[in-house]
Amino acid sequence: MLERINKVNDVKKLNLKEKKDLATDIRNYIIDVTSNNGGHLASNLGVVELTIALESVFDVRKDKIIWDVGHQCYVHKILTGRKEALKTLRKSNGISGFPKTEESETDCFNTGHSSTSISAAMGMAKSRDLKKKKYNVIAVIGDGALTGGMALEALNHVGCSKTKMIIILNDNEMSISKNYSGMNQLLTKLRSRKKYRRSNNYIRNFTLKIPLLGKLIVNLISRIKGAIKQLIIPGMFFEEIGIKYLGPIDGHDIGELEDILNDVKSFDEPVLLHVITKKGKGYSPAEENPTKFHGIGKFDIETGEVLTDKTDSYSSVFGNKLIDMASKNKNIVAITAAMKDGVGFSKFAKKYPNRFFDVGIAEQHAITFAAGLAKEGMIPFVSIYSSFYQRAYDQVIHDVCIQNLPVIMCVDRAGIVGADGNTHQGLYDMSFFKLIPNITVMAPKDYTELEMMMEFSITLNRPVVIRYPRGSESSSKFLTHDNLSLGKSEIIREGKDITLMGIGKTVSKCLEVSNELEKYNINSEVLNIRFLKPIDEKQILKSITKTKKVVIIEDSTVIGGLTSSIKEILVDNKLSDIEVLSYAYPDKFIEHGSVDEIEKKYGLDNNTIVNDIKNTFNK
Ligand SMILES: Cc1ncc(C[n+]2csc(CCOP(=O)(O)OP(=O)(O)O)c2C)c(N)n1
Repeated sequence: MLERINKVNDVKKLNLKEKKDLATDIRNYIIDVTSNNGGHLASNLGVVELTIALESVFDVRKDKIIWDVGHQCYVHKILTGRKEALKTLRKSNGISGFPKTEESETDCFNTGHSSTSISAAMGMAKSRDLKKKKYNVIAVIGDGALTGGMALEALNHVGCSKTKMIIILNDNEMSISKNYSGMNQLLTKLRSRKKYRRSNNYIRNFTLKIPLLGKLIVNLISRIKGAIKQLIIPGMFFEEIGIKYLGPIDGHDIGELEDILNDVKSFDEPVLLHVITKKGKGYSPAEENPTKFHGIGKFDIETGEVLTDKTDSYSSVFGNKLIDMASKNKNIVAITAAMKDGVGFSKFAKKYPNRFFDVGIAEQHAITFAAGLAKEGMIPFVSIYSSFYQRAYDQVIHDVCIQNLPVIMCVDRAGIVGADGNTHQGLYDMSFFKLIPNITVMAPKDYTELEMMMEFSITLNRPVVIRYPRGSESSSKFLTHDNLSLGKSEIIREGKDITLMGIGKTVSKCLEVSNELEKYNINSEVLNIRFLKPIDEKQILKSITKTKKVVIIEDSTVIGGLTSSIKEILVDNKLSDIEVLSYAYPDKFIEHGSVDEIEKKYGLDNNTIVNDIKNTFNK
């Protein structure tokens, strides 16, 4: 069947039996591609039938389907002319693992961060109405994404606006890990309802045609039905806030899905269709372990075993160290926003279930919750990926830093993350944290320094940021680690010709570059900046005025990070004769690809840096 799917709307030409066969073909194809490229396998396997039904009933050339988070868009990409291109999924110059308006007009809104779809859909629907256009707007949101504050804010607005739009709630009872939330408790009650039947609408439409009395009868029946619903399901949340609720329905039955979507299409009000799916459907390793297969690297299809090295990572070192610290200090607690496994908290959660909090996809709440805990004497370590910290910026300022509370904000996946692309690159945290008063911002050069910084952070009794990258420490090992002192850098190597400065991950790059430069008789001083704030102006000035040449390497955007701090120091001290080379990411959104490829593309690989330094400074 896959051979018959080459362009947008080809799926509409198939009959029901053929669509069922297509679902099998698509599953095999996606399993094949992700086993090579990695990707969000389990979520995609769960929406195969739902996507086929949606794109059979709606016309994606004009109707707008917004995929929340967007990690489940592979089936949509296959159905919209990107079947071959899927083989390049997440690769440099290949197609993205998320919807991209620049990739296809059928990707009508870019997503990547959770819980945005209902807001965007409502904006599109409102625009449609104001411009008196006619098209359907559909937000597809998972039960995990529905725990996000933005989704709830949007539901609140949709309910009172009465805007015609469709919300598909793709309920697989899973976020990345099991969805433990108040919202899940509500959905559990709804799941236990008898399946929604289309015949209700046949009766409704038939009754509406009765002259004069039709509408009256329908209204009366729906009021009685409403009252009955209230009896069966206390507080029918969606209906009470003004959104029609239909469901639950089987998300793997294409025929039933198409029937109901055709009905829903005609409603003139906001409707939420509750669809039950199975994460990982059709591939037993993913059905059995949907968390592992949520986002996975290369794997063996037969066994489901991951093929990439299972080495330790900054996240696992962080998680283990926190267990150790928590055993000695009963005030330490751990907070995650739905990323328990990703940030290395799985073991902590088992060991200290009462001191571990997974708050759902709710970064804003996570930070203010931590502020409350800190205010009353606890020591919260909140670990959130760099790009998701963007969500909680006001909370960091307003709730943590203005009150100078000792919340330890751990920024995982800082810097380039690779295949997930521009929505997930952690390039801005250094810049946006640096400008907040009361905050201390530090980044470790390796695992040992991460552990040291964790210990050090709790001695400060103030807001602290510790940023560290995805994956493992560099293979070039540091033999010594000076004790930490607030705002003090560490001299890794003394030299006379140039000063190399790095922070966090890029300190090892500085060392490697320095070793390479020795071969060309360029003797370099290497400075581990350690603290972006407060920055060690004294030592920086000492090194710079000695060598007169400075090279800054940072895993961050060029605006507002280490480069700009150093340049400010130069200007403030009227040091106009210092030559500066800076290696940071340019002021643009950085696309997907492997970390090595991206570093090379933007000139942050060791070869480029060494050659540049030779050419610029060794004339
Ligand atoms: C703001 C934000 N925080 C965290 C994430 C990481 N994340 C990606 S998918 C996901 C779970 C989504 O669950 P659900 O919406 O139920 O979709 P499913 O994969 O189960 O289909 C999370 C937490 C994110 N994308 N955005």
